[in-house]
Amino acid sequence: MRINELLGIKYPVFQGGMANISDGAFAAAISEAGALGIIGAGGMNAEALAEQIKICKDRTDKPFGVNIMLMNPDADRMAEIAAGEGVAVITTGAGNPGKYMKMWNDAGIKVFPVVSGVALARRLEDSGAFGIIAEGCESGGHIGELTTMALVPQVVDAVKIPVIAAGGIASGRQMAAAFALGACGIQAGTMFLVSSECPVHENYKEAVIAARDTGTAVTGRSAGAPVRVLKNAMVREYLKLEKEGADLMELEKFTLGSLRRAVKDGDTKTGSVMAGQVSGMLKEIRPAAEILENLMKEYENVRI
Ligand code: TUI
Repeated sequence: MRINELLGIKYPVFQGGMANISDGAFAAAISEAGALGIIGAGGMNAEALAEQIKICKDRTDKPFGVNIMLMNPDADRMAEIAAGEGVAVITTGAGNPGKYMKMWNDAGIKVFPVVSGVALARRLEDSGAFGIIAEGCESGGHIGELTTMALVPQVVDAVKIPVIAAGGIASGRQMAAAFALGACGIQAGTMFLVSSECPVHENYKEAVIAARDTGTAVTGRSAGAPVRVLKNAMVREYLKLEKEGADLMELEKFTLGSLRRAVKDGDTKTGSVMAGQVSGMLKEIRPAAEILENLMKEYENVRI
């Protein structure tokens, strides 16, 4: 069974809960367009999250989700707020949400942790996850080691709950490939970055559209926090210093606040423009409904 049937939504598509980007109005617009909109709590505190959930509820009666980024220092309070607000879905990223699972399940929320490997997927199935989002390293932002092609079938074989594929998916062909790997839905972030409704600075969207296939790089491997971003002057300097063995404090100077600088100020030269490897295939800014209609049309015409 496809995930849209299980959740009562039109398309089997989750919008990745992008930190500092996916606010309540955006998530509502995506849910209205037929996918599952997800508020990215990553760059927020608990009060901001409560406010964005209210905005989302005011704008849509359709199900939506909240992504709790587990490295956020306010994650405990945000976990409680999401539980209290009774959102339909919670996704998590960048860590193990085990300690929140009982609270969320008791609140009747369907929890889909994002994992980048099989071991955590198994553990979270045992802790009561409704489904698993298996995210390959084609994704933008914080990533694991494995590609979507290698990761998804291994997670599908390891668990009995539904698996959503994420990373490297922005077309009907890629969605068909994800289903062939055993996924019952997809999650896309980069594809929605270039939607008309996405509240990132126009420069950010234009940078994604201008990117070529090899336009992304991974910073932070030496620090143990790999993050995929579009190549720019800051990234080239960062990678040079990283290769020369710069210490973490020195590298930190480049990353502190750099995502916000790109998202809010449109500084795509020294800001951190998180985006996935599919950037090279995104060519225009379109309304989310049109993006989704095209995705489904292409998917239905795939012959394998
Ligand atoms: O979380 C993401 N992507 C993100 S979060 C983010 S905000 C940020 N900003 C600056 C620096 C770093 C992050 C931007 N993009 N995706 C989900 C994801 N989760 N990918 C990989 C993982 C993951 C990694 C390790 C999940 C679990 C995990 O397990 C660790 C453990 O405890 O077993």
